[in-house]
Amino acid sequence: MENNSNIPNNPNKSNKQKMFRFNFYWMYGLILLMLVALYMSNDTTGTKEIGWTEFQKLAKENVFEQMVVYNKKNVVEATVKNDKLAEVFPNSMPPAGTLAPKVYIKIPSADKFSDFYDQAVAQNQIDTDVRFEESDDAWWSFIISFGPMILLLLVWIYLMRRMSGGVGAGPGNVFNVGKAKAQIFDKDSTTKVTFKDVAGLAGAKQEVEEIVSFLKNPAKYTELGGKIPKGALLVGPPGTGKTLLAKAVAGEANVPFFSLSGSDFVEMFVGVGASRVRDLFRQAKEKAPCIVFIDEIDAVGRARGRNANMNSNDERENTLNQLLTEMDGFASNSGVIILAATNRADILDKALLRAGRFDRQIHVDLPDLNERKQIFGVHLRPIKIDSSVDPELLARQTPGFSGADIANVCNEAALIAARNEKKFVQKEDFMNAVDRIVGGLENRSKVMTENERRNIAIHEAGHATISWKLEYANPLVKVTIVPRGKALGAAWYLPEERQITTREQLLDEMCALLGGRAAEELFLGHISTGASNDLERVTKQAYAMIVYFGMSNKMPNLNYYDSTGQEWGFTKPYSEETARLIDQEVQHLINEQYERAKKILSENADGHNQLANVLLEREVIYSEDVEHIFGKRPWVSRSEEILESQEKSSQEKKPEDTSAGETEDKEDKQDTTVPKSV
Ligand code: NHX
Ligand code: ZN
Repeated sequence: MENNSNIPNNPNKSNKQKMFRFNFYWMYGLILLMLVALYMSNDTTGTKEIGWTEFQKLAKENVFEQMVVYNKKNVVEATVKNDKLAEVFPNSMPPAGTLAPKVYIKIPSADKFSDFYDQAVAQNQIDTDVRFEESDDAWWSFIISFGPMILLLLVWIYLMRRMSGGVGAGPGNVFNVGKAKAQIFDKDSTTKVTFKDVAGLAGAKQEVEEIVSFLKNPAKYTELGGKIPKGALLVGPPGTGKTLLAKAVAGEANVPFFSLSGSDFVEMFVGVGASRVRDLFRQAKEKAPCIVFIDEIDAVGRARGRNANMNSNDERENTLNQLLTEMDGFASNSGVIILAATNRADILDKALLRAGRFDRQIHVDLPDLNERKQIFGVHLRPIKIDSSVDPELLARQTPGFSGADIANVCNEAALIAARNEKKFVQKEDFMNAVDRIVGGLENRSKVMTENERRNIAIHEAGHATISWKLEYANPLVKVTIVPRGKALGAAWYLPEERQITTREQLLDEMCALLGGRAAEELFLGHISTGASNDLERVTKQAYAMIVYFGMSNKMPNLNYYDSTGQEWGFTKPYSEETARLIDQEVQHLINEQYERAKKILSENADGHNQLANVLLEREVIYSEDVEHIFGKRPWVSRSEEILESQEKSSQEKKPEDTSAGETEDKEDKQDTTVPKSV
């Protein structure tokens, strides 16, 4: 983000790089020059080599204007008189513009030539002018004989320079592998991120502000006998602003900020990681007080001792060990605070997380409704919007979005508006942007037969019918049979942002997901491959319910998830019978919901049919249309209230592009109760 605008505080480096660049291009230039010169000297139009005898004959006919004798090489270069060209070049006249057409003659010796010339002057009265030259292109013969060697030498020097720490020691220096690759942002760097730029994240911000106060005023804490913490770990899903937060700390604290990624330690050479860690801490201690930020620390910090058979693992362990020693090694008052970011705290080595190292974990979660509103506020600032855009409404439409997603929505909306030659970015542009980010690109031109379209309509109407008829299913926003991304059609929902999910909610969602396939079977008499994505999610959900949430009847209150991240390896913590039982229970659960879906569909066959027909006709239908067919849903949920108020505000728009929400895809991303690894 702000990375590029900051200038690394290493003035020498860039200068050296320029020198090195210059040399490099200079060499290219030389080679090019030589090629051009060679080409020009080889220009053979209007030149010709003739034998000694023929030359004698021609010379006696007085066709030559001038002869230049190179007596070292025994070559004569003779310039032909302009009016005698036809005699010398009988079958290939040089082009008219050729200056001084020449012939080359190998002569037996300079003496023989002199004799012949004197004789010709005496007998044939020729008026050819003669010059003697020591050697013509001494320079050329030099280049030709020594050129390749010089070239080799140059290449060699160039390579040596790159390798050794000489003048040209650039970033690619072989002897620099052990140096840390940290980027340093100093207090005087031009652009600065402050806490004002960080929207949302109130809790994390507060924690992090304390770190800033440690750095600014350490005495306050040490006087009372407290020790300054050594590090803090920022944990949270991708795109939630961990790096931004770290940068804000640096910006607020006004201290040097070393930024590097966990993978920067890793190189193909053995022992490099450890020495880079050492170098990093040496540099940091020199600049203390300062902040070291290690992004994606899981690249080095993954728990040791697993997959011990692998070589690369060994190297990573050494790096981690070095990191552990360094963090414990320096005195806590040295003023170096380590911030690290990861999205998988559970797989980090326990030694890294113990007190005295990363002793505090700061959780950076996905933003909730209010935080999204604030984030929209930040990202809408540079965008020209009109009054139809309301950050609150946008925040409601984007459950489960991270800060990065929101930034993407704003950018995408601006691009869409620009594509339509608008002066301002409008609400519908934002809605389209959300749809696009969640569902992918719309593809209206996909070729489909009437049969396929009907299949899709039946499938999607199945999802819609079931979710309408089930109390705990997510509220429907719209149903479409316009292909978008990978999907040929989709039912869009606006899931409730809830912290915990009940068994009924899970079952109803599964039933709604199975509704597509069930409708195909019931109303078309055959099933298709299209439901694969639905089935994948249902299966994962069912498996999670049994193995992680303890919701199976035959094996209640059991959880086989290991939150410590140690994988089972070859042995599972349960017997073969249990494994079989799990499989059976998953199948049983899914069968149950499938039968339930078919029952609901056959009870509402008429409504489903109407829905499918409207869908075929209009391609996109909204929850009002579904309500028109099935009547109001008798239960009102919190999220439906939100939806209703939002529909009211969107009805002023043309009906096509207005409401939007989440596809089913977003659900599992948003549903925090399902472990990521499911
Ligand atoms: C295919 N696509 O793969 C064709 C092109 C049953 C009418 N031969 O369930 O579009 O069959 O309710 C994310 C989202 C694969 C990932 C959707 C990966 C869809 C979507 C397969 C509708 N809506 N299936 C659906 C669908 C398909 C697919 C996905 C994904 C269909 C179904 C895709
Ligand atoms: Zn489906």
